[in-house]
Amino acid sequence: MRWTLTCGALLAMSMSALAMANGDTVTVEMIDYGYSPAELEVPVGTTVRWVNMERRTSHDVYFPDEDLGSERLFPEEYWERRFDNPGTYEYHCRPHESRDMRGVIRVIAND
Ligand SMILES: [Cu+2]
Repeated sequence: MRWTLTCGALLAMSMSALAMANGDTVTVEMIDYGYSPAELEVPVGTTVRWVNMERRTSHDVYFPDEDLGSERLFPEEYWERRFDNPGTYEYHCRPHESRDMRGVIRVIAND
């Protein structure tokens, strides 16, 4: 009984580690004119999903270095981007750049 429990727990742990390395989806909330979390570190292969949690305000996600981003996202809408290369990806909200609505994704190489 004890052996079974331990073995199951180890299996669950190794499976979650594997999922994290091979294409997990991580959510960033857009709330109160900000991204939460504003700074995020993920392994290569991760998909980041930005979800607009506001009641009325729309936002977007724009990466100026690549001139790439989402359409305007209204409440409850989301946009996803998968990160296949390591690096630092700074982004901001175009409508609210002057309100300092910005974030960064740090993509770390898998071992
Ligand atoms: Cu915004």
